[in-house]
Amino acid sequence: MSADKPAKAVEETVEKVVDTAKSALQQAADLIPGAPGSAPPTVEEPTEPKGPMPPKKEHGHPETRTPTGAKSGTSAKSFAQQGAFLTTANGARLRDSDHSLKAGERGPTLLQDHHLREKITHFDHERIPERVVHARGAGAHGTFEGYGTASEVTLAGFLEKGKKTDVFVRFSTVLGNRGSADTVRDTRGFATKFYTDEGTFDLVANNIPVFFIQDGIKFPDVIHAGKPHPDREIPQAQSAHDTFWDFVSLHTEAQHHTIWNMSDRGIPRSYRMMEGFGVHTFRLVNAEGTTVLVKFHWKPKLGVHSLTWEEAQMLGGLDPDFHRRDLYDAIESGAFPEWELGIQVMPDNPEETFEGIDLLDPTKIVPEELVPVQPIGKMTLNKVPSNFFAETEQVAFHVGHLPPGIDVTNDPLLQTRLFSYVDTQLTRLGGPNFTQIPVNRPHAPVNDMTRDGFHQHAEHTGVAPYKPNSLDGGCPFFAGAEDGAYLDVPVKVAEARKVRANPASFDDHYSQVRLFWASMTPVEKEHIIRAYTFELGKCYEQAIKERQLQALANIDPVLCSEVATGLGLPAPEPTLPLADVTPSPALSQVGGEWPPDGRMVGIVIDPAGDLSGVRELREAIFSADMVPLLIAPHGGMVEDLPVQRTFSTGRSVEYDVLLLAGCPAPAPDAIPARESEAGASSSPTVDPRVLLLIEECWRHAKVIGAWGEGVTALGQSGTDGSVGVVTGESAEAVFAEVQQLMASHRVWERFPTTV
Ligand code: HDE
Repeated sequence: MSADKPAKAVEETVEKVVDTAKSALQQAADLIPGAPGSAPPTVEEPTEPKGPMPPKKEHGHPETRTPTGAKSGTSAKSFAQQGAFLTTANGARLRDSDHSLKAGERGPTLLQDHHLREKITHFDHERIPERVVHARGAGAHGTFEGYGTASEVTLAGFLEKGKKTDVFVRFSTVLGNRGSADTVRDTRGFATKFYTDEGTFDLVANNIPVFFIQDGIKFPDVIHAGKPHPDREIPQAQSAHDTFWDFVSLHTEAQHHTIWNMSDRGIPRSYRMMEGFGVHTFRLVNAEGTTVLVKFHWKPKLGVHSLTWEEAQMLGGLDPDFHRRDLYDAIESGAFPEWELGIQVMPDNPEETFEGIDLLDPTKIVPEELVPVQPIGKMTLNKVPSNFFAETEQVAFHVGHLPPGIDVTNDPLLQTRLFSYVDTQLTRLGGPNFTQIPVNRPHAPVNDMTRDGFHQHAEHTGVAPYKPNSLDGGCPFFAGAEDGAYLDVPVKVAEARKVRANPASFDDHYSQVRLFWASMTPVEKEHIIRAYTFELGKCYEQAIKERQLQALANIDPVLCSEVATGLGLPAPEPTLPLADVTPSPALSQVGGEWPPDGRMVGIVIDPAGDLSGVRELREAIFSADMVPLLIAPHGGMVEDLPVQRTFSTGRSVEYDVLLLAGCPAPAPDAIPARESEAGASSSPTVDPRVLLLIEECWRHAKVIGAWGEGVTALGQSGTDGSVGVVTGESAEAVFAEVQQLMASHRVWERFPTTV
């Protein structure tokens, strides 16, 4: 029998299964994002052979390029599994993979069992070293479109008006292991790979615009201090421990980055709601060779928003994958995350300073009020990786991947990074050919003279991988400026001695920390005080707490005394004069209004109550680009309404806003004693978990809305009549008011402040 015949029959069956699956899937996806497979499974184990399942609708993949950057013309499917039958890695079909080949049923197992050895050996080597920092991450594919507004300052083609470039972004936390929780207090990585047709550009950024250290030689020090203690390997993924505070209190240039981490920026609500910063100053060059100094900024369309500290902690247990789930669900639901790329442009001058700010010092920002951020393009993330390992884990960024028109500066932190990123991939990705891994393949022709090495995928031709040569006709040739060659800007290097020292301007460790503090609103200051108090309170050593209090005294006496009170220690006097600063309102997250796209709206329903209004409400929420999640006492359906969360599976932290469409009585599985242990009041008329939902949402300053019987539930919780709690006659009227309040992210007035 020919091998294609069964394959054809199988293919037809697969198509049928897939078609039915697709429509069922569409229905399921319409109800709630996150269905695990491409099609709903059957209860019985399937018996018909069929080919690999198709990708889900939200799945994307790297464009199919050859290892040397050419369009391969093959479909992404050709990279996935082939055929309907289980095979060895060499394609031989297998009858059985459940039993090893043995000398009789009772063994022993035979060494000749190639399939057994191949299966186990491959499994034994499935793991690669996780990233030494930024190990925990989530990626997405998307597109960048240039506005053309940077054309005067750079010749980078991908920034030209209307030019579209594929991108892959990886968001991350810095300190935790690959399996750590998403919502820990930490800096977030925001690394973007632009596959430009002039070579790949990697903008390897963070959500905080400054860094702990001014010179890359100290990177192992700050990371060793932040990572878990080397003896017990605790605590995981956090800075609330002695070694971190020992380091930052001794090494005071770290104080600026530290206050950002202690602020709400350290606990983002979502990757979609974070700014990104290139941190270092870069040098742009235009076609005439004129240069400017710039800082890169990503500005999220949805604004910059954070979790509350309690939400972050609860999510660490209730949903440690909160940020990656949020990113993937938003993309699947069509609420594509968007950012504008912007630049602050400063004149290039021999001192590399602007208004007294040393532009080579990565512990300093340039306030946006001094130099506004000019938008130069827009990025939209619209696809989730089809395979986490192949794409998110194997993507390899490098700050030295630059297209013509963008160059580095002498920032000593950036200079070390230029070495580190290739070096780390050699171990992590097992050799020097990591740019040939599909997600890393450039979208520009590659003609280098590197050869061989582990995992070489290119099949180089010619005999002369050296220059000059005549045997390969002199190939490859050098490109001139007219051929789009990369230009190392011929910046003048000042005459100097070889030293291990910083410029004197790097010695100012406090003025911008004070600027940040002074730019916060009272509620943000309150959060910062609590964060320092919590973190230092978790340290054992009194000397370290006292030393950090001294640093706080040099930032601000109020900050210092509030934290000292919490620690039960005296507040020291400043040892340095306090800088006179002009606040930068751009640093605050409070006060603006933003679109609520992709927000989660929890709706409590009572199956025995009046459901009128809920159907129209769901439609209205979808039309407002938000996701409604119905919360009911049991799963399945309530009449024709799909239930997405039950009282036992849902928790307040996953909703941005709570609506009460009914007043459900305690369900049979409600255990009042347990729920009140969790903080809920108990009532004979309302399910205790609903009261817990209301109380937590209220405490986390979320908008709450109720109508009809829902108002009774509110009354039981004692939150009715308070600020940000909306009641009304109909779902429609309440939702309209709720939407307006949501634009400010939280009901800020609900947070009491003392400063
Ligand atoms: Fe990194 N950093 N870094 N870093 N960094 C890495 O490279 C390093 C720094 C940043 O999602 C590593 O591929 C040194 C600043 C992000 O794959 C490593 C120094 C900023 C990511 C490395 C810095 C960053 C990394 C580990 C001081 C913000 C994740 C794995 C000189 C502008 C990229 C890897 C991803 C990853 C070194 C400082 C951002 C070891 C030596 C400043 C977002 O090469």
